[in-house]
Amino acid sequence: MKYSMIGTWKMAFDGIKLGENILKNNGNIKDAIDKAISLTEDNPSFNSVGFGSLPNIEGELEFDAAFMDGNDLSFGAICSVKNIKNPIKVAIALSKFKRNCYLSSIGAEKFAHINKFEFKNMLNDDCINRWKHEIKNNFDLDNLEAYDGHDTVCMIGLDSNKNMAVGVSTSGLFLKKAGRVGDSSVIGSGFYCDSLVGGAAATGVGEDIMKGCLSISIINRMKLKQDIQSSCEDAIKEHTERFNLSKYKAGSMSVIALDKNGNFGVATNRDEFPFVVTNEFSQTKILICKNNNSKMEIFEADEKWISNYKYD
Ligand code: SD4
Repeated sequence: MKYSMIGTWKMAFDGIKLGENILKNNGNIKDAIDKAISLTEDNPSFNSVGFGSLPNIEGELEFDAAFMDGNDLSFGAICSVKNIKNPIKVAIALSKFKRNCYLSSIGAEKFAHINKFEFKNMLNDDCINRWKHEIKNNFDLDNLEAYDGHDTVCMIGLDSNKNMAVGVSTSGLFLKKAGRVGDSSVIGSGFYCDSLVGGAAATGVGEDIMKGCLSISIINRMKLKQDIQSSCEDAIKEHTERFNLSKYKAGSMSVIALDKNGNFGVATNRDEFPFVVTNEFSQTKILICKNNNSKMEIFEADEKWISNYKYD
């Protein structure tokens, strides 16, 4: 395939559509991911990414984001940053550096300030009201779950020059403790990309994703020539089953992957996980991954599903 792109959740649709336009005109995957994820971050109607997303327990927004270039394995990542309009752009900028490419909170904000990235109050009335409503309830900090059906936006792509890259961006678990960092910015857990093999990324409960280093575990299966779909299914299934041997129940986890030829794989331990794909042969479309006893059924979202979907 000349080009291909995949993204998590229905909220990836507009961004992947933009990516499709860039890639079909022989654009670069880094540019496609930058523009596609920035578009998602800028849209206040997506509750878990960028502007107007999910506040922490103190009512503040703290973002994690990362970018990895599969050609030279360079990556940039930031965690626990506040008031940065497009965290993905800062992660991309950091990926130019061989050292000091993963920065946290004040250090990352200082880097963004010096390099003239845009700052903005990322809270809006909707997310403040969502926080005020939830904070009144009794909730268990030790058993936080991913927000109703959609959380991190992850995108992986292949361009017509065989470059591959992955980008991720999130406000993390709703009502997390201040300073809590999830899987999204952690290489090997939330994302991984090697243009000689493929890319993978994860969404869901970060603590549980990190315990299985899910993204690299998919890539390692693919390196051993396992096909991409069963690499995703086995990574999720084996890791979820490992939880069942302990006293903890696995939180929700979903993964996407793209191989060096542009084929995709996907798996979830939820009932259903929507995702978005485009490639040389298909316009951008929303697909559903349905978990049928750990075997994944994949089908296209119809009008009825799309109009009933309330989460984004
Ligand atoms: C995290 N995987 O921070 C991310 C995003 C998430 O609800 O779970 N959001 O754990």
